[in-house]
Amino acid sequence: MTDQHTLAPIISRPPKIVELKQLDTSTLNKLISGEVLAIRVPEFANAKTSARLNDAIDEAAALEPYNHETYEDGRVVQHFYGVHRWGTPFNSTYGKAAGSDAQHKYYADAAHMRGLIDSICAPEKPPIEQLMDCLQEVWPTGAATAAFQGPPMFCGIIRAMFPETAHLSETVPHVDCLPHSIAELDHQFSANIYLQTPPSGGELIIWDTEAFAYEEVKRFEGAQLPEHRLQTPLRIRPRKNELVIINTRRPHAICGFDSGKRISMQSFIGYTPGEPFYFWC
Ligand SMILES: O=C(O)CCC(=O)C(=O)O
Ligand SMILES: [Fe+2]
Repeated sequence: MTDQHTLAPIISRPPKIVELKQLDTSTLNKLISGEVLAIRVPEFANAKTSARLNDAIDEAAALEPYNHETYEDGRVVQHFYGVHRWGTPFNSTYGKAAGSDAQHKYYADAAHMRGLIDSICAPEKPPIEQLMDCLQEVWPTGAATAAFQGPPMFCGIIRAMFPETAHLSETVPHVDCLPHSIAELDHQFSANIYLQTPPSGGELIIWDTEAFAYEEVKRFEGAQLPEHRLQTPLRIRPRKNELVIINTRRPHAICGFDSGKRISMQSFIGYTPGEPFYFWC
């Protein structure tokens, strides 16, 4: 018998984290089917645009805590995991009545931030709009700003992490899932375009497990996800100006770091067959 027969066959599995020069339809289909866990597009953001955004964030941005919601006893509970934000996220309206101050503030801030970010990036488009333009080209049903409640939503919040509190996210894997009362989506993805990355650390970890359904997410009272769904972590060390798209109903977490900053422009992306990719944050 030759060596060849005694060796176990080498099975080459397709990569679960795919790096592309530009987005394409077939890889987006694999992200939707779950075959691919993350798409990376290095050098996605125009370097001048991200420099303009970074200057504005350093000089002018009023950063606030970006809380993450969980559902406990049917109530929405907000947790701080070390992420700050510039702009108002849609989850600030969760658990608040229609017509509440929180809802008015969300839509007013969305309009304000849209104008402000556009003027900072001009003459270029903001990186999130650049992504919508790409999807418009490569995806049959295109991409659109979500308007789940009527008015256009915000796309492209600025998320900022600093060494002092970044570690808070590391030990708490989370999932992001829009309540069904707002829209029934088949999948929820997020796009992060990194404007600043720390010299070391700050990895995005995504667990290789089935994406959670909304009903399951609601059932996890508090912040703990079941341990058996947290067995196979895959690590992504984001690079400056890189775009990373993941399914946010899979558990994910962000590692701490000791120096520098970790800043991204982010949007959620909703998917329902036959409809455009809907952007909101
Ligand atoms: O900052 C990151 O790398 C991931 C952010 C995140 O949790 C998300 O986009 O849902
Ligand atoms: Fe997330």
